[in-house]
Amino acid sequence: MPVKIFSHQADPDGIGCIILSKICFDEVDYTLCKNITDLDIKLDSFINSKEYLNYEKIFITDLCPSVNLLDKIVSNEIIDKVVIIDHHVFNLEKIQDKDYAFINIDLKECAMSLFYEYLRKTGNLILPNKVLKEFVLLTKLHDTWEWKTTNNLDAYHLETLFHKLGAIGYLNHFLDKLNMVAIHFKYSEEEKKLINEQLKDEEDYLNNLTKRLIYKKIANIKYGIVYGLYNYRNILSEKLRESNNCDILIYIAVDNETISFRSISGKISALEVALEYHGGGHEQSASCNLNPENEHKIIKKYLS
Ligand SMILES: [Mn+2]
Repeated sequence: MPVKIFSHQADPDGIGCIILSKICFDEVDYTLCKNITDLDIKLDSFINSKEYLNYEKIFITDLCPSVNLLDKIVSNEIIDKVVIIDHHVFNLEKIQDKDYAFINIDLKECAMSLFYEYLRKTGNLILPNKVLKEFVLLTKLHDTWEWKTTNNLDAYHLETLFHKLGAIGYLNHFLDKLNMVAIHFKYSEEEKKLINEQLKDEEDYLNNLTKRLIYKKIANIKYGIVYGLYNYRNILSEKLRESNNCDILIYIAVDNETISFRSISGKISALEVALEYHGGGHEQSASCNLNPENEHKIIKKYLS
């Protein structure tokens, strides 16, 4: 019987989980989810249509359903098949101590590194090779921002390749790469070329974004607000951190229907701001849905 995985589509961590599942199980069906709301909708119809009966196991990785959906899962027979693997601080309280959750309060973990540990423990990852282990480690360094402290560019360039190839392209690319015999995880000449092309494009776009950024000071907190492509939210926040010229970045990404919040100066928590818009995430980085209500609230508060 195949396994099913619902994962976060937005970054190397969420896609990394799908890569792991494809390495460990013969038959995998995956569903990409933008955010918790999207996951809820997709899980709801998955339960209602009884599609889950076709699967042996159902993994939910790098995202956690809302409390309402969790209630629905727990009171349905699907619960016997569900495993939730998540590391977002906001979600952990909801699923702490639950049998169906495989989590770790240690924020140095990402979903892929947790899933890797889970697959090892349950005997599903039988012969892990060194290259896979290194790939998981790089994903973890990237996802937890730890790469920053050691300036690990190999980890950072996973994101660069993710942007260049897109989620599905990244998935297929690394599945192929991991299938090849190698001693260490190393970027090929072709990958280096793709990385350099992407870095150049990103630099141009970033200059453009910086020019369009609007600043607004409210109660001694300086907000930077901009509309931009979803993929560039973290690169812009990194750039703003270097110059430290605002406290919070509010990044409106129409292409992903999300608003991202990033704590730039550390003066105020991004999660705190996101909660005003029914969002979630971490202290440093959080997000909410881009729905008309949230967009109007933001325009009224910061852009008028
Ligand atoms: Mn993650």
